[in-house]
Amino acid sequence: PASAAPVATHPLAVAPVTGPPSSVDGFVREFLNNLNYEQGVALSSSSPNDRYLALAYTVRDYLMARWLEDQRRQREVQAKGVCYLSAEYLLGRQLDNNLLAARLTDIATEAMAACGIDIDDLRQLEVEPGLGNGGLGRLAACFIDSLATMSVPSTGYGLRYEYGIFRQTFVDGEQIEQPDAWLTLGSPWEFPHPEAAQTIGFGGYTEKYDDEGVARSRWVPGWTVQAVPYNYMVPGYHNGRVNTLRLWSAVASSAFDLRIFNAGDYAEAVRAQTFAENISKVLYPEDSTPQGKELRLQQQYFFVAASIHDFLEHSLSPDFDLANLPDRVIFQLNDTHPVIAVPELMRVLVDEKGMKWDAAWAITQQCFAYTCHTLLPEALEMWSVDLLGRLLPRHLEIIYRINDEFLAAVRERFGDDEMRIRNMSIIADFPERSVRMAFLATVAGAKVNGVAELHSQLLREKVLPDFDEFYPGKFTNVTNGVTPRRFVRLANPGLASLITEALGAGWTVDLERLRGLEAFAEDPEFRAKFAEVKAANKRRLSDVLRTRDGFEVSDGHMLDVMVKRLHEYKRQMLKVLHIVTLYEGIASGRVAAADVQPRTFIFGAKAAPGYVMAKRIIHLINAVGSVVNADPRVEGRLQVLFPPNYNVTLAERVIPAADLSEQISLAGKEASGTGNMKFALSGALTIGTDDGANVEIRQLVGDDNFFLFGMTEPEVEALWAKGYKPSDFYQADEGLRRAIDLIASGAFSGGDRSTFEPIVSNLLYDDRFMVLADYASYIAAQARVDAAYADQDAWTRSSILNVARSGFFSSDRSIRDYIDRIWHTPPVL
Ligand code: NBY
Repeated sequence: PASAAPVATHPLAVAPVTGPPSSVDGFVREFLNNLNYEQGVALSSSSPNDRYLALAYTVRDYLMARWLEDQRRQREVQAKGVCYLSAEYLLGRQLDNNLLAARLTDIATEAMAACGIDIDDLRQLEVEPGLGNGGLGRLAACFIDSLATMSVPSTGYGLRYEYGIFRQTFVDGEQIEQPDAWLTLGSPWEFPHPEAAQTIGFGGYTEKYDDEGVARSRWVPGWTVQAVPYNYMVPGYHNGRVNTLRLWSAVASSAFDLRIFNAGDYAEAVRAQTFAENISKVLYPEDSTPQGKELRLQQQYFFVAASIHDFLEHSLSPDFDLANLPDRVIFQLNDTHPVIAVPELMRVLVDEKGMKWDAAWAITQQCFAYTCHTLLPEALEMWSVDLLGRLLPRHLEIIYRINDEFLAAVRERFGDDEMRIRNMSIIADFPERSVRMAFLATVAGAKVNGVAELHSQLLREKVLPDFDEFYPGKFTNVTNGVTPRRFVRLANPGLASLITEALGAGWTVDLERLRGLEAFAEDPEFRAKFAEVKAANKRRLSDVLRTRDGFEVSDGHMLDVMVKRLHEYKRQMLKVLHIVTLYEGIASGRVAAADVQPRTFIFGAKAAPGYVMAKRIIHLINAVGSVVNADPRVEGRLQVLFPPNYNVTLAERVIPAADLSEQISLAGKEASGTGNMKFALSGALTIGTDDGANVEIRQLVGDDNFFLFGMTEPEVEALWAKGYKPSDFYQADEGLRRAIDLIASGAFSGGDRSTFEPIVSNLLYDDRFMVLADYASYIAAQARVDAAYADQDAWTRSSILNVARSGFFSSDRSIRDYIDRIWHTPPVL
C-alpha cells in the first residue's frame, strides 16, 4: 500500500512536474545532465553506450510529467479500463518511437549534432526488447500503442523475460540459437518498483475449514516467489498521453530459503534462489505447439496472479465494492497463455474476499474476454491435470467446479447427449487427463473473438461449434491491425512525407484518410515520386544488408519478400519450389534468362529450436541460396538472401523496400497475419491465398491489385475428404517433378542425397499443408506477377492503390472494434 503523502514544506515540492523546456538548448542541457549525473561521465570521455543511455534518459524526462499525471488521473477518474494480459510484447526499439510520440525527433537530432554526435549512430546501439515470438507478441505491442494514442485507460501486463527470443545465426546454413541478453548494456526505458512486489504462491495443498459456520476452502502454498514490476512508458502519438506497460520479474522471496539457510546448506539455499528466478528467465521460443512444460505454467500463473492483485490493490479505492468490478475492468486474454487468470480471480473473490461462488462467477464472466489466434488443433493449449494439481491445487478444484456447473447447464439445454458433453468438457480424458484452456476461456469470457473474418467464422463453425450454439452472441470478430506510427511514419519516412504532402497531416491517427491517395494514383508526377520513395527504400535496405550481413543486393531487381516465423503451414517450401523451378529452367537452358524478371528473394524466419522440419527447411533455403547466388547462368537474374535473426528492427527496413509480399499459407491455417498488412501499407503487392486477413486485403485493394492463387478453404476440405495423394500432383506436373528431383538429387547439398531427403519424402508422401496441390496455381500466379512487373508504371499505380485502400488495417481501427464490441471502455480525454 502507498504510504501517506509526505507533507511538503518547500515550494518546489508542491509544484507539478513539468520537465525540461522543449528547445534544442534545453535538450542539450538535460542530455549533458544525464550524461554527467546518471552515467557519471563527461561528454569528452563518454562511450557511445553512455551517450545512447543519456539520450534515452532525456527523452524519458520529457515524457515524465505526462506519465505521472496520467497515472494519477487513471487512479482518480475511476473509469472502466482495459488490462491487456499477454505473455508476449514484441516491442521493437523504443528510442525513435518515443521521440516521435513526444514530437522531439528534430530537437533531439539538432541537440545531438550540437554535441558533435550523429543521432543515427546512437539509434543503432539500441537492442530491441524481443519479448515475443511473432505476430501475437507484435500485435500486443501495436495494441498498447493504439490504446495510448486513443486515450483509452489501460495497462499492458506481461513478463519481463531476462532473455527474449533467441538470436539466430547460421552455421553452414543451419540455424544456431544464441541467448538474447538484451539487458546487459542497461535498460533505460524501464522503471523497477520493488516496493510494489507481489508474493505469488505455488504448490502446497488445499484445506477445508469452518468460517463461523460457513464451510470454506483455502490454499496453503508450498513456496512463494516475489513478482517485481517494471514499468515502461507507452506514449500516445502527439496526444500527451502516456500509458503504462507493466512487466513482472521473478525474485526469490526472502522467506523462500530461510529454512535451508538455517539448516546450514548455503549452496542449496542459493540454488533455491536460482530456481525462483528462473520463472522470468527466458521466453519460450515455441510459436505454436505448446510444450506443456512446468516452468511455462509457472510463468503464466506468475504474471497473471501478480497482475490481478496489482490491479485490485492499486486501481481500486480501499472501500470499492467488488460486486461492481465489471464496471471498472475488462481483462483481455491474449490467447490462452493467461487463462489461468480465470480461476485466480475466482479464488481471490471466493477464498480471499469471502464472496459467494455464484456471485463471484457472475462477476468473473463479465471481467474476461478471450482472443484466439490459431486454428491448428495442436496449438490449442492443454495442461495436464496432474501438473496443474501439483502446481496450483486450489485452481484445479475451481476449474473442476466451473466445469461441473457448465456441463450441468449443457445437459439442461441439450439433454444427456454424452458425446456432446465429452466434446464440450473443459477436462479432456485423452490422451491424458488435461484442462483445455481454450474451453475454459470460452466458458469464462464475456466475448470470444477471432482475428480476421475468415478465422472467426472457422472458429465458430469448426473449432468451437457447440459453444457457439450454447452461447449465442458470444463469438465475434476483430480483424487485426498494425500501428501506422511504427510501420509507416518511422519505418517509411519517405512514404510518410509523400502522403502528408498529398493529404495533409492527420492520416497517422486516421488511416482511412489514405483513401485520398486513390486520385493520386492517376497522376504521373505522383507516381514518379512514389516510385522514387520505393527505390530509396531499396537502397536503404541494401545498405543495411551490406553492413549487417555483408550481402550485395542486386540493382534493379524486383524484391520478393517472405518474412515470418518458419512454419510448415506458412509454406516457405512453396516459395522454395518456385525459386528452384526458375533456377532449374534457366540453368537447364529451357528458359531464356532474359525472359525471367530479375528478382531478389528475401527470407526472414526463425524456427522453434525443437521443430526439426522447420530447421531443415531453413537449411534448404540457405543451401539453395548458396547454389543460385554462385551460378553464373542465373547471375543478374536470380538472387536469394536470407539475413539471419529477422526481428522488428529488420522488418522496419525490409518491408518498406518490398515489391512483392508473399502470404502463401494453406487456406484455413493462418488466423490473420499482420505482416501482410504492413506490406500492403508499404505499397507491396501481395501474392497470396484466400486465407486469414488476405481475404480482407484483397476485397479492399481489389482483384486487379492482388495476385490470388490456390485452393479456398472449402476446396482444401473437399480435397482432404476425397483423399489427398501428393505424389499424384508430382506425377502430373513436369515442372514440379523437375524441382523436387533437383532437390532430391543432392544438387543443393554437395551431391549428398540424404540431407534433404526427409523434406522430399515429407512432400511426396505426407504434405499436411498441401504444398504440391497448390504448386501449379502458385507458379501461374508468379507468371502473372512477372508480366505485371514488366509494366513499371502500372505496377506503381497498383502499389499506390494498395496503400490508399489499406487504411482499414490500422490497429486504431482494431481497438475501436474491441471497444465497441467487447470492452465498452470509452476514451477518457
Ligand atoms: O497471431 C499469430 C497467428 O499465427 C497470426 O495469424 C496472427 O496474425 C497473429 C496475431 O493475431 N500467432 C502467433 O504469433 N502465435 C504465437 O506467437 C504463439 C506463441 C506462443 C505459443 C503459441 C503461439 N505457445 O503456445 O507458447
